[in-house]
Amino acid sequence: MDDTAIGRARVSDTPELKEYYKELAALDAGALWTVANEIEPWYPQPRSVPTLWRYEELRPLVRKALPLVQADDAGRRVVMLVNPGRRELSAAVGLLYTGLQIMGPGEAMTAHRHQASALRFVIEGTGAWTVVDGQKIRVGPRDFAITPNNTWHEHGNESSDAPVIWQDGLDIPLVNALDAGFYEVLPGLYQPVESSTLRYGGHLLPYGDIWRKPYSPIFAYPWDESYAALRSFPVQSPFDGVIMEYSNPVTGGSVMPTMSAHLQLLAPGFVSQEHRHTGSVVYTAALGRGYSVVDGQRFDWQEGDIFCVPSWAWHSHANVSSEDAVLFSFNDFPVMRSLGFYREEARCD
Ligand code: 1HN
Repeated sequence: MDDTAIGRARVSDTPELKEYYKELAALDAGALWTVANEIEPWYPQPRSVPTLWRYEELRPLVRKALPLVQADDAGRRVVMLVNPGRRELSAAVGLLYTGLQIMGPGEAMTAHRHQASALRFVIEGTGAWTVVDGQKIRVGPRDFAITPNNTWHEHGNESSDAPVIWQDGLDIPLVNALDAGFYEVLPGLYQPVESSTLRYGGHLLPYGDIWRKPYSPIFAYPWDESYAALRSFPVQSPFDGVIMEYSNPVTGGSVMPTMSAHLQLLAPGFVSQEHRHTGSVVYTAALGRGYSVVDGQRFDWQEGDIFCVPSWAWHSHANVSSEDAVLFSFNDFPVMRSLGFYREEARCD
């Protein structure tokens, strides 16, 4: 990985070249060899840095927003998690956005839709609901739900006493990097609710129905079922413990075309091997405590903590406690895979 080797750009500046570069710049042009090594690195060079956001520290500030802004004035009342290397994109890692949204008891928000896809993972509180294209979905702690791109959505909290805090995950930085963003407010502001039971909620395909949309017809994945599935499965990955992908039952693939999500159980005493892959991942400690090592940096996490793994960063996970530890995560692997960019490597030394 030597930039002075033949095959890499290795032209030294001279007074004539500097003059020449100025002439090119005046025409909005440039010499490729001045930037070639930077724009074609030997391997991915993410600007994102491994980061841990502690729930204990963020929670008081998220709650502070409740009386400070009306949810509908803010659009959504969300504290976003900003990677120090991605501030200009409002990204948590790579081209993924995440934030903590708080909804007060009895609160209901207006509907909108956008090109970005969204997912939710409930951190605390009961009584949260979201209406996605007319279907009302109720979610409780550790439940996972999706709001695929261009679906109308509005949310609320029907509990009488406590706020709900859920984590939003969106692909907005990706959509913006591709200059493909659109946003609409629903005329009339609120969706008529077609059904308070989910059409495909029991994983049953209604008679005469063919699902043709590019995302999962199962909009919500309740924690109890997911955790029970993890606990009953005997095979574990050396890198991730018992890991399962929330899937679209129509395709067997990811829940949405741009983002996928996983749930993984690290059994007591489990210490994973290290691996790395292209694609960015945002992890949330759903249950228990443990630690992850990302690019040599150790992050000790407990419930509600969120951390990220930038593309191609070595990482491993461990649970040295005597209780189960579960990580929820979402990623951009479907984008990587569909473009042929996915690569993975195990550390063997
Ligand atoms: C959005 O629509 C929601 O609907 C949350 O709850 C966070 C962040 C950026 C853009 C749109 C929501 C968002 C968002």
